[in-house]
Amino acid sequence: MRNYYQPEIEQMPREDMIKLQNQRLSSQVRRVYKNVPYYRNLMDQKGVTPNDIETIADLSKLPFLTKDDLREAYPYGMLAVPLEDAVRIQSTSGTTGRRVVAFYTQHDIDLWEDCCARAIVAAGGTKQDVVQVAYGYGLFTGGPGLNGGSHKLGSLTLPMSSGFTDRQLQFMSDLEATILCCTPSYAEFLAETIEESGLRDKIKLKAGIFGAEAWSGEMRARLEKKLGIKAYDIYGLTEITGPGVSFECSEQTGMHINEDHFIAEVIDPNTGEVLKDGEKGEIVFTCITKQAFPLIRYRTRDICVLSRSECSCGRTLVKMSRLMGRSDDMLIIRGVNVFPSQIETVLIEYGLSANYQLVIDRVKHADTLEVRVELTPEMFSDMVKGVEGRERELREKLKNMLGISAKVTLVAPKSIARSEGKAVRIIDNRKI
Ligand code: DLL
Repeated sequence: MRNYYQPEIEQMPREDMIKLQNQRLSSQVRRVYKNVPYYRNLMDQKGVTPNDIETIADLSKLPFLTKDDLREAYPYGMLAVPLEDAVRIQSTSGTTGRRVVAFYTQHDIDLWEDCCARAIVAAGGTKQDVVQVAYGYGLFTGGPGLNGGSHKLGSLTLPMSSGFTDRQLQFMSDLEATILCCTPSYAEFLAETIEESGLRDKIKLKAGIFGAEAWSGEMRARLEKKLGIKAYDIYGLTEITGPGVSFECSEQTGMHINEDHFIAEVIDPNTGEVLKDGEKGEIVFTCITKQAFPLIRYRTRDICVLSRSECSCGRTLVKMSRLMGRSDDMLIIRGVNVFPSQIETVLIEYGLSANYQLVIDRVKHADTLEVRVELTPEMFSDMVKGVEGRERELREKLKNMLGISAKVTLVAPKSIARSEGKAVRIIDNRKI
């Protein structure tokens, strides 16, 4: 399939793309140096000035940014435009302590929507399609991003948001949706419900655009078979813009990065050294066109491989592989970014020990989280409060912190196996 939303960019000869990136990078670094004191300080500390950055070969001279920097600069410290020029915020699906707030000007939103429109077209989308957006709307970028891309393309957009499965399926069949955008786990749940309710003949889907969490080749095959579609991966993160940082094409062998907006590097997560194409490491992005929240050398913690081999779809944009994991301990549970350290904080604040295990599973295509934690000897002998009451209290506290519910199981002191090496805190039984 050779359809493009912006062919002049998507098929741009390599030398032209590099020229464009060089020019955009050097002016972006100047702008950020001038407008973002936080990043200016980092550059000063590293002894690098905007004059040192002329081409993408100079990129590695620049300091990295991490999620910790964003927390330190929260909320306005990374803003590169006057606040009155920002028109929108979005935020990570993460949790209270680690929330990242990203700002957008109207220009940023336009570019982001272009990126999502490119993804929809790469999945075979046209103006004639009916695009059902079943990612969450609101602070999460999934809904607004794909919604905007579908509008730009001129497709009929169904802004369903996630959940309300009966209504979802009613619209899907009555309005004959042809493209479904949601997380792969929700797509599996929808597929199963379609099968159970005998609606298969009424479903006219031809493609799915699935992302925001890890999924496997097996899961793709299952979804394609059950829904009778081609299933495409889409990647992105709030800090960089949202979905559409990269997207899959008809070849389905990795995701093309929108390099006219985001320069990608892969680094060794331990040393920060830049790796060669084809080597596995952490992907780092530099935003060269964004106005409000233009992160430079942002460490995503996502592990993948870059490839510049020719693609049968005709796009010249570099491809990143399916994600192979993370270089930190972030988990994605029901679409929400969860850090074990946050759970630990709640447990310790509640007076419990730090001997805990998180058991994650997938039941009927939805993730479940069980927090198993040891009572202290004092709590264990204090039978007044009762274990169930404590479990209930803790469940509430975790829900407030994480935004998702977890089962809490309090166990006797010293009953969780001790490890001789690293503690085994996470038991992820999901088969994806
Ligand atoms: O998940 C943006 C998004 C929405 C992407 C809809 C695709 C579709 P955050 O909530 O900030 O943003 O979470 C970003 O999710 O760093 C990855 O670890 C993970 N992630 C995103 N896309 C994929 C994918 C959105 N296709 C974090 N495969 C990222 C695996 C993904 N993991």
